[in-house]
Amino acid sequence: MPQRLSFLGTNLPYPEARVVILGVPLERTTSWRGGQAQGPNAIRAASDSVEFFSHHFRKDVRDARIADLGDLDPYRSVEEILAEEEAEVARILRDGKIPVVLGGEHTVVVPAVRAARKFGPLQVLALDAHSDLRDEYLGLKLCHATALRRAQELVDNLVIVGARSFFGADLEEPWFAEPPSFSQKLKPELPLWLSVDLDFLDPSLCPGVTNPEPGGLSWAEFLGILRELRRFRVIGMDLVELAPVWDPSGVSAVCAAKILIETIAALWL
Ligand SMILES: [Mn+2]
Repeated sequence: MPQRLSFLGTNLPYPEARVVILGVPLERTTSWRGGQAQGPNAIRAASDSVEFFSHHFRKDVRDARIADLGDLDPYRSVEEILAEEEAEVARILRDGKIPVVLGGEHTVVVPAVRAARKFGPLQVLALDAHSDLRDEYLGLKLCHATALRRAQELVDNLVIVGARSFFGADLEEPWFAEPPSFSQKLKPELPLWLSVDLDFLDPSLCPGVTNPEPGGLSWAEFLGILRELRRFRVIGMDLVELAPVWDPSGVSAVCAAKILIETIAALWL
């Protein structure tokens, strides 16, 4: 029987799943170089090369019962795509499951957070090289460069780790934290949405992103963040901005697949 591309080759039906992957290959408001539309399928293909077992967290991610819904149709208006994403994430949460949104550009965090916010107070932890805190960029209120500003307006707390690219005034914002101490800014009582822009990692490790920025986090620092996050109730995540065309080695897509495996093992098993 022919098999469609899916994360870790899963063909688990949605009703049986606990963790649900949804691809949103949105690539519309790119300011420099694109390539994020290829992100979700590159992560699925790269997941073939990695083990199901996380030795850091001693868990087999197959036990998380992962389903992969495939990608939303990107050949529509941005508004239609984001509205469908919001409805899908809300449905997954309402069914008591954990949504994992694969971008696409960072804009996809906004409908995901809007959906999650319907269920009560919420905080967001963003791993990102860029502050993404502009109010408007190139005339757009909703785009990759304003994504965390729009998310921040929706939630009760925001913490950004890994930021090293600022436009100036954003440096005064209270949202930024360093890897060792970030969890002190999170509120233990609030559910948490995790937004991972792959460019938080150092480009020597993960160059296949649209806006690489030197001086990023290491893999060990990422695992340390996951260990801290186990004290919080993380209800879903997005993983965005993989642009595999900029990394012929393919290691960036492997990093993305491995981020999902370690996150699932750390937080949802
Ligand atoms: Mn970024």
